[in-house]
Amino acid sequence: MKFLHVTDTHLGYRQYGLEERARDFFDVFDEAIDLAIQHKVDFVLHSGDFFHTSRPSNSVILEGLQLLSKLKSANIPIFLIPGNHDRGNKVKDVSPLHILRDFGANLIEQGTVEYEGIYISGVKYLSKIALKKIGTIKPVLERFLENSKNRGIHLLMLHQEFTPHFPHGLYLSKEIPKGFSYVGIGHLHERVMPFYNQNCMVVYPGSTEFTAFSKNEEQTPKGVFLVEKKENSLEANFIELKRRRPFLSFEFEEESFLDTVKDIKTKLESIREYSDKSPVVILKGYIEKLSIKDLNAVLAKNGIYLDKNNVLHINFLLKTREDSKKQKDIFSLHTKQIDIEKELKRLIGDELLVNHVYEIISQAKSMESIEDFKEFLKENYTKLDI
Ligand SMILES: [Mn+2]
Repeated sequence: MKFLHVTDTHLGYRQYGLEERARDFFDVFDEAIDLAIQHKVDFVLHSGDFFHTSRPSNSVILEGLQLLSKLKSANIPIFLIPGNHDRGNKVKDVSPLHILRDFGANLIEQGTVEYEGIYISGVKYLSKIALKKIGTIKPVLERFLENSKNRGIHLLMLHQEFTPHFPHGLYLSKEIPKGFSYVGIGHLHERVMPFYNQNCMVVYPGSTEFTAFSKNEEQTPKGVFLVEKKENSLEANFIELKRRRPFLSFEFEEESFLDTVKDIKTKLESIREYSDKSPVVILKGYIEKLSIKDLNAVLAKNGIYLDKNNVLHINFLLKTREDSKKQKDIFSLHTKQIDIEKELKRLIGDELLVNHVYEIISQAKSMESIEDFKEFLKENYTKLDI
């Protein structure tokens, strides 16, 4: 018995508004599918956030289906659960994963399926409110175990926040009853190597591409787990995805920006040896005298500029010393992002109103198009009662 475990593919995410970034998410999922076929796995598990939004565009759905059809032609079933991004109840609609179900994907919202003697259980993402209502998911999981009655292999998929990775997260030991062989968890975008919790192997593959590029994500590779039954135990091996977009992140001081530029140049050259994709460069620092224009000019002078064969995108995460004192949000001018909250405060003034509008705008961030946002507002018009 062999399976591939993948999670958080976020198909349809156009990071930085770039078409290339949308492509990247499909590329790595395609690579994962090729790995499943190449390793002749019995099935694939996907622990949620297959799509980036509950309202993926038609082209995103179509491409998702085309990729899944590769698995279907190879007779490899895929089992998946809805994540917080694609569960659908935000817009009072079913999860878009139901469409995949009609094309042969096995959607598990809450339950157990038996496949060739293997039990596969899953629970869709449960919001904090849903969890508050039920208190714990343990009884639900205990019921799943009644299906297998401790016979054979029982796999579990979850998409929740667990400690120590999330503040105020759930505890594995409290939530997961004894009896499962494997629990594959989505939601956390960083890979965590397999470990055991009450004789159960716990695996976090992490997202297949970089979403919010953070310190922790910087340090973990992107990939999938190939899990195999060896005698009486499971063995999970991590396989890195090579088609991911390289990300380079640098922290700089204004005074020594030229040194950072030299570092970037060296790193850029080393990237070209293993990837044909131009990287995203993230620059974090404090500025006082220099402007973004100045920084860009220095970069360009040193051969670092936006071009298909050079750098895909430069994301400046800049703070002024004053901002850092006030603990203001970092902003990114390069992507034409502004500090929305600051801007709203300037325009509206009234703090309550600012918070209200800011919340609505934050919702908009997870939408794929303005049409989706309009639709969302129509269905959630009470949010506009001010
Ligand atoms: Mn996710």
